[in-house]
Amino acid sequence: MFQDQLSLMGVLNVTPDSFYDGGRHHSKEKAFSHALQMIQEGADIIDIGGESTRPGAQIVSPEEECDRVIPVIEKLKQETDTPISIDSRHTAVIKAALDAGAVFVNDVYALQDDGALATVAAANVPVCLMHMQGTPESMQNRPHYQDVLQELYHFFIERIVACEQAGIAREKIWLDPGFGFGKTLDHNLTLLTNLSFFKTLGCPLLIGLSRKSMFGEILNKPADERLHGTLAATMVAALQDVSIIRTHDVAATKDILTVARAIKPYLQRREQADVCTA
Ligand code: YH5
Repeated sequence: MFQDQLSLMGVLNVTPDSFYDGGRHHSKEKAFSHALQMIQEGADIIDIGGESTRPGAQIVSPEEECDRVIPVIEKLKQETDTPISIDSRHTAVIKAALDAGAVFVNDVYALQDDGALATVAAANVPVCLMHMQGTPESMQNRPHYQDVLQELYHFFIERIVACEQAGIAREKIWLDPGFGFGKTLDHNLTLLTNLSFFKTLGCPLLIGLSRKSMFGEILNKPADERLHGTLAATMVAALQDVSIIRTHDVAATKDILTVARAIKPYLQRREQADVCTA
């Protein structure tokens, strides 16, 4: 599906309480034109979500979630060739989105909802399994790990096995450490600097850092002033083994990825030289 080693996933929130667009893209037309803009800026895939998973966000029914995302998916499917991903933790929404033409499932619940595994297996589409400690309502309430890397590693193994038992091939599975989903700043930075720890699982990594609270904590700035901080951290990730970056800021992130691609062979050469002189 993706030509390059590093691909860009543009975030399209179709939520009235969205942290970033403040509901500006709530209507179908506005959501559509925002998606077109991200495509023009270089998004390889558009990730559509109708539920805010921010702590304290309003709970919406799967019906309401479908009402928000399905018309946008249908319009994008009619008017563009860009692959569409559904960002949902609810089986009913995932199923409806796949029927409407989504070709990728991005699940912050890692297919733990009833029937989610079977739905994705039947559709034979790639899926991103994200790690979250707790639920969106409780996750930032004292996140705790003995060893954050080990615990995520074991969670991923458990979910990969569940996927394979349900008939989802490992080649179709992407993994995401879930920055900010039940993690302190220390957990987030440990994960950011150890992404290659997960490579032995044999699945591409997807990461979502865009404008998250960790940058609010480091910079003491609100969500709409976290772009530069996000880009700096994105560079750290891009120089490791990451395959997809999920972002609200496609044009800026694309530049970062292009620079990372230029730098990477030099880092690899230096690593080889270090091995030879060791
Ligand atoms: C993710 O990391 N995140 S929705 C709060 C923010 C900023 C951004 C307070 N879906 C991810 O983007 N899917 C979301 O500032 C995701 N990985 C994957 N795979 C939350 C979000 C956000 C929340």
